[in-house]
Amino acid sequence: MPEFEKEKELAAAKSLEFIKEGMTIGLGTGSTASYFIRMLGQKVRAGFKVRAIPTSTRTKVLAAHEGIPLTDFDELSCVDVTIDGADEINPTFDLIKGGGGALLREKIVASVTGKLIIIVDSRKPVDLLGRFPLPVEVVPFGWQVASERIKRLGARVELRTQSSDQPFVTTEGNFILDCRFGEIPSPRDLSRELKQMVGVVEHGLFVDMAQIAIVGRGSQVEVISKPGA
Ligand code: A5P
Repeated sequence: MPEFEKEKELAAAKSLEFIKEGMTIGLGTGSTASYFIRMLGQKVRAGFKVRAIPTSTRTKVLAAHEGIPLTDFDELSCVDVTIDGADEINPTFDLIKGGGGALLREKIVASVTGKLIIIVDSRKPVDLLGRFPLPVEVVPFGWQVASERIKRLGARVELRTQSSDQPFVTTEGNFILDCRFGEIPSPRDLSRELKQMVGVVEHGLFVDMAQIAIVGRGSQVEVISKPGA
């Protein structure tokens, strides 16, 4: 198994220790979260009782396949713990998420979560966010307008595409703009600016949301609490 896969698996295994019987769990999206979902599935099949809310169709399919009981916002208003990956995490636990295109549901679930735990391999912690292009979810109508406005903030912007050059469409039917800002010294300010832009549904900056980071490093795993929390 490649080293980074091992690190993801170690981080996922450690995060299982935060899950207690009877909890409602937010299930993140991406390759690292998938390790966690498979491990949780094993426990559930052995009789461990939890319910879970998935953050994407992909995650829903995997969790159902693993036999994890699923719920939705008709039945719940808060989530005890969410385990999710990230594309980047800085020392104050601001995140870039959405590399997999699920940032909107991920942020909705994170916003009602008591404890958001981020599981990552050793490539994800950074001093400053921004090497990874920031995904911004926009409505398809007039996406070019949002794109131009984001360019004026100093980013290089690309409409995310899938095979045959068609725009990638999110579960909510929107498009994703991948925005290269370079270094993002103040994620909070950029978050505010993007949020007030017409046509922008959500963006992948998660500010003040995560409480715990679990980082796989080689054969070790580090559990770090948000500084000052
Ligand atoms: C999904 O939309 C993302 O937010 C993922 O959590 C993020 O891209 C991390 O994915 P990996 O665990 O596959 O690196």
